[in-house]
Amino acid sequence: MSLIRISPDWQLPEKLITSESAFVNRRKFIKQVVGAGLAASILPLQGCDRTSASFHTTQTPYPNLPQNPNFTNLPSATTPEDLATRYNNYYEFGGSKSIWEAAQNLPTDNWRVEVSGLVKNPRTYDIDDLHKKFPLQERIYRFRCVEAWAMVVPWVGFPMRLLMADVEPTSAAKFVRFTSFYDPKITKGPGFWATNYPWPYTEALTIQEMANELAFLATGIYGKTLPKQNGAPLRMVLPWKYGFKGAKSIVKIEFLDHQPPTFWNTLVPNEYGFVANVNPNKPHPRWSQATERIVGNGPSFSWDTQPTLIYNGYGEYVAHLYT
Ligand SMILES: Nc1nc2c(c(=O)[nH]1)N[C@H]1C(S)=C(S)[C@@H](COP(=O)(O)O)O[C@H]1N2
Ligand SMILES: [Mo]
Repeated sequence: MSLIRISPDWQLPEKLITSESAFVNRRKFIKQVVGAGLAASILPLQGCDRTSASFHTTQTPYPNLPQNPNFTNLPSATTPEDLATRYNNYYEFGGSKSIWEAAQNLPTDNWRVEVSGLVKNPRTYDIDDLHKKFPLQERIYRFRCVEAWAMVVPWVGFPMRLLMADVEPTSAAKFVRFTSFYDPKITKGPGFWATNYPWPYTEALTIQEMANELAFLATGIYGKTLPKQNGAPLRMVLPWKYGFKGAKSIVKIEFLDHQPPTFWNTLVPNEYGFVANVNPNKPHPRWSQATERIVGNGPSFSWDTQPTLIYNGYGEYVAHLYT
């Protein structure tokens, strides 16, 4: 019996061949799982069934949501809600794209976000504070994962620069680290081979990137509060960067004087750079970034493709940050 199937990549469930986890998983899999003779019981976890169970939503609609007129008209159609909320990356809850059910274990009641470090006014906000303090708006953004798939998503939230103005970073602050919720009893990860991943999931930006008009903190999606699988109750959205830069379920935001290590950049530095701007001319070591697959119905090999745009089409807002 052969434990590792050799098949064309379009036969692999969810195109795991271009997954952020594939590189590390394959090595650890061979070392730990096959060695331990447990592969047969692990392999079925990679199966995919997006529609099998019913989903009791904890989402609340936002009434009278203003749309930001600068971010409404996009040439491509908005991704259907059931796709954007069923095809997810959230490694704390598993390594496949169908973790939306597992993510329902995320405890979002009485959520607090600590904002600290090199700031004049350190604060801890609850989600009500955020809603009261920062007026919510809807923005439709293009969304590009480093795995070469793309969506168009209507987010609800507020620009990060408003939160920055509220806490007033000192002149020593150069970087900002964002930390996701992590509790190994709840967030079981993509299997036991991921126990030595650098949890919790963290991401970071320069102060200039955080101050950019595009940098967004989302509390909602499709006119409602975020479902857990999309990073409830607060997640980062950075439309000119690859999706992994946008950490989900944020519990802490720290202003620092140095560039901190971050999750994917620590795990596989040559594949997931710190800056990670969408760039068709800079291939990932394992695949081209020249085109992207538009997340759609059915198997991923049948999705339409389109050319990748530099800065994901947002160069007029951000190109000056990188000259
Ligand atoms: N905490 C946390 N944040 C995360 C991830 C994750 O695994 N854990 N995955 C990232 C990646 S790779 C992508 S593409 C987006 C996916 O967001 P979505 O599921 O809402 O489409 O979330 C990002 N934020
Ligand atoms: Mo991603």
